[in-house]
Amino acid sequence: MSFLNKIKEKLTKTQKAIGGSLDGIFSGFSSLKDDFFDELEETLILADIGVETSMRVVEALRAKIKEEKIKEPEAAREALRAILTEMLQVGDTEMHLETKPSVILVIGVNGVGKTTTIGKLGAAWKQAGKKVLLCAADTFRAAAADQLQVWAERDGVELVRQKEGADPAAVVFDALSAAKARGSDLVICDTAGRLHNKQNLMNELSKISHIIDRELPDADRETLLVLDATTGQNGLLQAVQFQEAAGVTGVVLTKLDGTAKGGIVFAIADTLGIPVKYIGVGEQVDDLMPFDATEFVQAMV
Ligand SMILES: Nc1nc2c(ncn2[C@@H]2O[C@H](COP(=O)(O)OP(=O)(O)OP(=O)(O)O)[C@@H](O)[C@H]2O)c(=O)[nH]1
Ligand SMILES: [Mg+2]
Repeated sequence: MSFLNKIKEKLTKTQKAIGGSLDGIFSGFSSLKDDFFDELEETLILADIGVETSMRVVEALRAKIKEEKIKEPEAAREALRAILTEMLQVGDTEMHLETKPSVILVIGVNGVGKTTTIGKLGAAWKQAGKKVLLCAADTFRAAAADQLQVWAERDGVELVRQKEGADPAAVVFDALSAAKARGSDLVICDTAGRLHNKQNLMNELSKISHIIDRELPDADRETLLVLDATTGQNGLLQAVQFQEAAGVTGVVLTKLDGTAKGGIVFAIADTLGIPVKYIGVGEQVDDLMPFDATEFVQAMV
């Protein structure tokens, strides 16, 4: 299934929230007056695009309409598409995993979908021809490594784990050594979303990040921050701390199926300046999609 069709099928709620309302606005106005822009702004805010980002979008649209002398609401829709697409083109939207081994470090608060995302990533990169090794560096909960092991078996990829309560950085060290010894192409590290307190968690992530830099100084590394789309704007507040602790090269936005809050994609790009690299659209192994800004906007607007 093409990205566009799958997006349309999986993101019906967000599509309705954004696209449905926009249809009404664009067709219901005979000219581009102030109330057109007011209603547009309201629609964007309701779709969780965020107040500031929505205001910026509407301002940009006003300017573009004036500059290009747009008279018709339908032409304004095209202009809106262009603005929203451009807004999503921040940072480096590609995944860079050329070195052998390379590393994906997956971070985020508890319950956002880190382990599930890793299960999906393992399958996808294996299918792309890479020898994948999963690293269970969430040693905080007993069940965490078990959950990752289930994914490793399902994906048919390797796993490095230790006993509950082990030092997470030591598990990462182990996994990197194993990857070097066994000729793995890609190590994907799971991490805890919660420790005894937040500072603990951030210190732990810094330590893990450090170990990767030290052990594989020249390796390609992607640090993916997983955010749960259903938590909307709250997710944005978490990002800053994770960014400081481990650096973030991209966001994975999960649970976009079943929420009308998909507009958060725009807020992430606009306020964090971090590209969304994947979206999670369900619990199955193939419910992870590399993010395509142009098609996403086309499906939504
Ligand atoms: N609908 C839907 N559910 C998802 C998605 N991604 C993850 N989930 C579900 O969200 C729940 C939590 O996922 P986990 O992968 O365990 O989350 P985690 O971040 O590893 O959680 P902790 O290990 O507790 O920090 C599970 O029930 C997943 O099946 C998604 O894209 N869509
Ligand atoms: Mg987990």
